[in-house]
Amino acid sequence: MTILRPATQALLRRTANRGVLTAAASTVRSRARSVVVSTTSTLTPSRRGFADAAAATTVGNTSPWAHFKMAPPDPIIGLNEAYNSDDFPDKVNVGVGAYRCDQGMPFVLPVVMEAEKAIIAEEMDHEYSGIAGCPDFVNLALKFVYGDDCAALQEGRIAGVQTLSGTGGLRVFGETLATFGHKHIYVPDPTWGNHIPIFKNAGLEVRKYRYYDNDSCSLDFSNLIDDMRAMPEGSCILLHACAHNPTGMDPTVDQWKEISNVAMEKNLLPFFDSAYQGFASGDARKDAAAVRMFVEDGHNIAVVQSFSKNFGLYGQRIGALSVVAADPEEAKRVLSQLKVHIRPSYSNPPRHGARIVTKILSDPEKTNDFVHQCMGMAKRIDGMRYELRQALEDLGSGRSWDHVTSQIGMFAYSGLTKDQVVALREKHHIYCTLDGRISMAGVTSNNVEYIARAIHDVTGGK
Ligand code: PLA
Repeated sequence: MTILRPATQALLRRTANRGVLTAAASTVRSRARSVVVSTTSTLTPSRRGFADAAAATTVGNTSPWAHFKMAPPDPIIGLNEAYNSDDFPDKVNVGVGAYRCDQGMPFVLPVVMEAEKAIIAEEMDHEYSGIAGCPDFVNLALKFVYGDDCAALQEGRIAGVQTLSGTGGLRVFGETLATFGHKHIYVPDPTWGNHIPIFKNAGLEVRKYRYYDNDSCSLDFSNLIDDMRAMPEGSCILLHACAHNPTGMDPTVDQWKEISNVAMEKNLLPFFDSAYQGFASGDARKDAAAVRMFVEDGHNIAVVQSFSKNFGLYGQRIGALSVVAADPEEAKRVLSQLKVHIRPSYSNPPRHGARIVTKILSDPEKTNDFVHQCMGMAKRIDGMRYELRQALEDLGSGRSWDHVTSQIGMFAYSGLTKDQVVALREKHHIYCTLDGRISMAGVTSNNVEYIARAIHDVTGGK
């Protein structure tokens, strides 16, 4: 039997006397509602706001969630749901950036399978990680992006933590920035759609800098530099380390140098999102060039790494966040603050993905295998770029499709309009994001012709 506090009993008696409640008033749910309706004046302003909203919307309803509106599906991950419920046999999913082999199937890197077998054989326990994750993994992840010979790393002035993949690292760093006085962050226009809600939810105003020229399908470099010069001193600027999502357009080495110089002049804080290390040039080591250049130039950068795409560990949620500090003592203080954000958020990160990456990157032979297998994925995607462009040209398209092959990484920023994307979906069962981004990782020898014909159709061949 539920024992009610005397105050609650009195409340129930009063309401029951007014004939509002029946005998069911003794249930826990009714008790909760009585309290919400009747005690607003004793609550703090914010609690009262909640109580009022809840009272206004739930009295007379049976569910406390009755006032929840249906949220729109996620613009990227939501496409999977639409794709899955489509029963057209030749449907194509080129929405989410998840690598598929040429048979259209998810791909587990052989070196990852080997590492997993070794892990199982070792019969490891499932104790908690530390708040900052697995130290061996973090050390190897930092070497992977900064390079073994990085002076800042050798001097012990890089603070690193394991994160819930790239997304988790972006959120932790966004929150840390907001806590330490940053009011805004600059992101490229366009950028990965999720950057915007991640940083908004972290408490930052999200501002954009120009990045891409839609007319020429190329980097809008002079406007990028102009926008950087106009940023308030000390602002944090998010840069895609390589294989920019969604445009597939990266600055050249010389352009990176200029970005680095302007960032230095304006005392900006460069923050790299490295989600595709290995998918730009095909060589994971080369793809860290911009990050390494900025550290050599003396910037105290921050970097978020994702191991989703390059290691194919999407669902294992494995990533890292690191911050280059002025000296080892400062790095320790930064690390302590990152942990302060992690602990109340998810306490500590999962172990399995960290173990896999550690097994691979701690073994030179396995690392070599990884580099080659990652290169294999990048090469297959590159091959599909040429096939798609060729197929469109063979159909006699009046539009230039050069950008499909000049862009790099996982995505083709096709230039299709929203209406054309909708037509692709409704008429041809091809799913890509509304901005016209096509995940080339989902294009295969079997569907490339079909995709080209569909694009030719929705563009009217022009
Ligand atoms: N940063 C960028 C630039 C990304 O494109 C993605 C993933 C992430 C971070 C985060 O990935 P992670 O949390 O798995 O490490 N972008 C995907 C998937 C591949 C997604 O939207 O979640 C995309 O299709 O754009």
